Amino acid sequence: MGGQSSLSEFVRYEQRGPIAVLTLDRPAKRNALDTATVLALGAFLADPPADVAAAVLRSSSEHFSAGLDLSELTHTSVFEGVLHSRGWHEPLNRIQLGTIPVVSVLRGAVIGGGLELALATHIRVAEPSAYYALPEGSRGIFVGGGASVRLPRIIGVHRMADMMLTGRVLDASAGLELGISQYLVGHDEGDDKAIELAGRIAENNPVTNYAVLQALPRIAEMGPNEGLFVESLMAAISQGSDRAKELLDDFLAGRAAKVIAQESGDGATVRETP
Ligand code: 1HE
Repeated sequence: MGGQSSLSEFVRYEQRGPIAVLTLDRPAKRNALDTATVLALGAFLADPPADVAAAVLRSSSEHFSAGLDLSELTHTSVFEGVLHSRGWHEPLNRIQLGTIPVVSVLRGAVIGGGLELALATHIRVAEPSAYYALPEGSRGIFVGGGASVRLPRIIGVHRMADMMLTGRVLDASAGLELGISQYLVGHDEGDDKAIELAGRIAENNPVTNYAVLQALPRIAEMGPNEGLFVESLMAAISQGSDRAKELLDDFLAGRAAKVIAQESGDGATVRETP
């Protein structure tokens, strides 16, 4: 999968139909993430071209990302440190609470800020080589790209504390079991799986995709009564859209795909068109 153009020095961009394929391309530094890269990803995904309905975020090489470009942190003041971390929060929030779902392909090192970037994406597909670590502890720093907010909600505070205090590395199987990735595929199968999933996502009613990105994480932070009320509003908004009416009519007329179980074990369902 070769990039056709560039979003920034280290991010290649290719559009495949409704799917934007973003490729981290800094192999010599193991995709260490400088501020320009993080900003470019956030800016693109917050405001994608109108004909893009989903994105894939992948690496051109054997590692997803070795994390923050550590050369950016040397000799910075305390205040610059705050601004640097805040400079990650905004673009990663723009990805997570964006308008199009992002499927990431995780292989090799998914470390520190690389894991933080992955956690801001919505679907994570891992290859067997993927491993997850937070070496901030051994570098004398703390996470700064949102991991303390996003990761404990997935694996629990105690597991994240273990990763930071002891340098514990989680392998791809552990990552799947704990929910860091939703899928674990074979060696070199991540790109194809991500494109397949992004293609499925791109067929959805855009209002539903928007609701999943915007409402689900917010409802998860609300009390149950508030959450149920917002759910009702979101349900009404999505079912009131023209696309929802078409899709419901298709089903009732026997034209829609059916949902059947699949034995592949990767957690997906397949659709069968009658
Ligand atoms: C880097 C970085 C980086 C590699 N920033 N330059 N992340 C870390 O603490 C992880 C640091 N990296 C590693 O542990 C290893 O590089 C890897 C296990 C990922 C890969 O090892 P390897 O043997 O394949 O490569 P290498 O020889 O270690 O690295 C190749 C080059 O990339 C080398 O530069 P060179 O000029 O000597 O060739 C490395 O210095 C460079 N490199 N990783 C800068 N991260 C928002 S806050 C988030 C805070 C964090 O992310 S902390 C975790 C940082």
